[in-house]
Amino acid sequence: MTDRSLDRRTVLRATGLAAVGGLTGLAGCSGGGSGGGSGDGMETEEPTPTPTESGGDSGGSGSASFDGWFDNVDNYDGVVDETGSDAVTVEVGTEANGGYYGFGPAAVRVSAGTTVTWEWTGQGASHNVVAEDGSFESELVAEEGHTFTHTFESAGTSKYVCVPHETLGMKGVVVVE
Ligand SMILES: [Cu+2]
Repeated sequence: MTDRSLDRRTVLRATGLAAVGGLTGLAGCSGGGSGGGSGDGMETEEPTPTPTESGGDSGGSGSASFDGWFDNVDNYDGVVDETGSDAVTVEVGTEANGGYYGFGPAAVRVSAGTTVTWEWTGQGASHNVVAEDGSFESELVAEEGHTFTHTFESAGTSKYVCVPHETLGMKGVVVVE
């Protein structure tokens, strides 16, 4: 008899957990679907970038917006899934952020062990690729066709910037899984 009531309680608890998990899952996979506006450079008429006021997403995972990392990055359009690809290339000097001050794509997801190649477009003056945690750093160059590579061995999220244009929004992320 006691067995039966225990069973019921277990079932109830499991159902509750499943419901919570379902909600979290839904929230996690929103955003990034409606792109298409890559080329409109006319809209950038905001000279004063407001200081990032983060701290909004309490309780959430925060990974969707990378804790505000992309708040001032106008070419962030979700994480481009390149898992399984052997060769992943990111442009340095993509048209974005009021000039050629973007990484293209700004955020990419790769499998562990993948070598990512950054390739300079030659636009927007000198750029570099510098990891926030210091794990990789390229030279500062302007030359078209210049490349820099880094192999991402373990799972995690690497944020990086172009140092001269970080304040303009030249920032990126590599998600490794
Ligand atoms: Cu730059």
